[in-house]
Amino acid sequence: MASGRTADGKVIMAKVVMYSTAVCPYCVRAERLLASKGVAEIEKVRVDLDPIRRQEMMDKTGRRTVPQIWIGETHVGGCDELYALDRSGKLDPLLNAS
Ligand SMILES: N[C@@H](CCC(=O)N[C@@H](CS)C(=O)NCC(=O)O)C(=O)O
Repeated sequence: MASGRTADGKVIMAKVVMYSTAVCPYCVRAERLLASKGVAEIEKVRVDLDPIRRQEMMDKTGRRTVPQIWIGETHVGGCDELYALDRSGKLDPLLNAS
């Protein structure tokens, strides 16, 4: 697996963006998995607070449910798809790609 590291040895992880809402059990599950993988920071886009960003999410994905997750340039999809990606062994390489 190709993974970049900082000078002090920390693995450089891809940027994670999650479109989410305040009350969203699937978002919490997704965050839990990402945290277990060492993702320290998730950029959250709160679509419940901003209808323009909700529309943007729907335009980009064709979906209306949250979460919608991007890892780097890759649209992973929702929580179930994130867990499926992990089961298939493809989540770690995606997170660690630098
Ligand atoms: N299978 C989806 C389910 C996501 C889902 O149902 N999210 C809820 C919030 S936790 C939602 O967006 N509900 C609004 C709706 O269904 O329109 C996933 O794994 O992400």
